Amino acid sequence: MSYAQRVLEQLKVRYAHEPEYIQAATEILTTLKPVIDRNEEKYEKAGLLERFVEPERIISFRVPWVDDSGKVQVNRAFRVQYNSAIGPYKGGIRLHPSVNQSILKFLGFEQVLKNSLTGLPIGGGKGGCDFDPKGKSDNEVMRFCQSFMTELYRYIGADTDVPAGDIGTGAREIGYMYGQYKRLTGLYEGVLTGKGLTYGGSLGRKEATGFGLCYLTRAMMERNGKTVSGKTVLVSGSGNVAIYAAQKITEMGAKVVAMSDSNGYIYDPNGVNLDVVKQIKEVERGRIKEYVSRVSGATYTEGCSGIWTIPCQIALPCATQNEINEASAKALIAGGVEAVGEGANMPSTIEATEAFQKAGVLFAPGKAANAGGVACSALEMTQNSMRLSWTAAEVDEKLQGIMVNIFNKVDEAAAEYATPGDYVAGANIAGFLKVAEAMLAQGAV
Ligand code: NDP
Ligand code: 2IT
Repeated sequence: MSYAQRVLEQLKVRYAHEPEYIQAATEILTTLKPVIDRNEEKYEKAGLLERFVEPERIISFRVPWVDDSGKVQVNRAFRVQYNSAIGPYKGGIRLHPSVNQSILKFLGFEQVLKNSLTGLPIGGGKGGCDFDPKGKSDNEVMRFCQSFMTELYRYIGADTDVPAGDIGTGAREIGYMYGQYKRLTGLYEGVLTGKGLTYGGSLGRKEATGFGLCYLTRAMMERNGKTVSGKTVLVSGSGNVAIYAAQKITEMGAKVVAMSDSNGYIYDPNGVNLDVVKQIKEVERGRIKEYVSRVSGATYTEGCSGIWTIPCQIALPCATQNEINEASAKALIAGGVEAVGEGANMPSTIEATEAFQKAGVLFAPGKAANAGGVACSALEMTQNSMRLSWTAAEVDEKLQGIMVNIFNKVDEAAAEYATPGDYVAGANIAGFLKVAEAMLAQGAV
């Protein structure tokens, strides 16, 4: 058995109770095999893979907070500081009732490779809590965020670990967390990204993940002789990534006909009206089904997976992990899908990914396709360190350059080490090589 396979088999036994982490590790180690085989002796002697798969540190803590009725509630929180070989830990904070150590380890592992792909000096980390911001008052969210930061502040800093948003964590939550960090430490520093524009945030960060997804998807399609313009698009989710992906792909001349949330999806054959979606989701914090009472000709269907049965040429899953299983992938293929760009992290199961690749569908994995968010976060860190702000146009130009560069690296790595057009392998390999070299150079740490 090869070194890569042995390490994976050990992980499957040791972490059998962590399915999302094992899923990510299986995909990563399987696709890295050709590179690891070429360097097996050197890597094994250095214990490189055993170190690479294991987070440097996981901090876990309880978060007590007082709800509006005066009762003390307690949630469980984590920060996974995965790998700091190429820069300070960097990655978002997820607030969702499903959060557990397995999910944050899978997200942290993906983040290590994603951050490497950006070409910027950021290591990988992820954090989160099983707190559900839905249905909570602003004051409850504030008290939660303050309590969360009262523990987390000891472990983070502008040069050590820089959290940001993810599911359930947006500008409101980052603001409350930043205020508490500043109060506890007295430091006005770029310790979080996705900050508001009045206190150190970067223009373009809110849009960056969705816009970046479209820049990379367009680069992938054009390289393969296809265009975005004129295509029908499905976007799952209706949160931060989904909204700005839908906006940019529409600007590129495509038509978004469906969006969703965790309850169901809307279908609008005339093209989704994003002003209405933004009003419902960003301003009112409402549900996507309210769209149909405001826009005529649109329909709403309960349940999330039905969205993938709508015929389309481009699918942009932007909600959550494993939202596309093999059956949904087959439905998309039957409906004529040409390209899938993953805005979410690991939205396709391994079986779904294989189905797309087998059918010749262009497939951009999340760690490449959604890297624009964290790349723009790194640009926010740079602006904070320089104590200046770039214009929206400057940030967008840099973002476009970064996304095209990521696609090129992924495309070249796929051709050199795996199969041309296998962007899953290409992304894992290109991301890994930089981290591996930095780890080897720094010795057994
Ligand atoms: P938001 O919280 O803004 O939006 C999440 C959206 O996905 C909502 O529409 C939500 O519906 C839906 N969703 C969440 N969980 C589930 C679930 N279990 N089942 C079905 N639908 C679900 O999060 P983001 O837009 O920031 O994140 C979306 C994805 O993109 C995540 O995978 C995240 O890790 C990834 N990502 C985010 C980046 C960022 O910068 N924000 C950067 C890179 C990747 P509902 O409202 O009903 O919960
Ligand atoms: O998954 C991700 O890349 C994010 N949630 C964004 C991380 C960041 O630090 O901006």
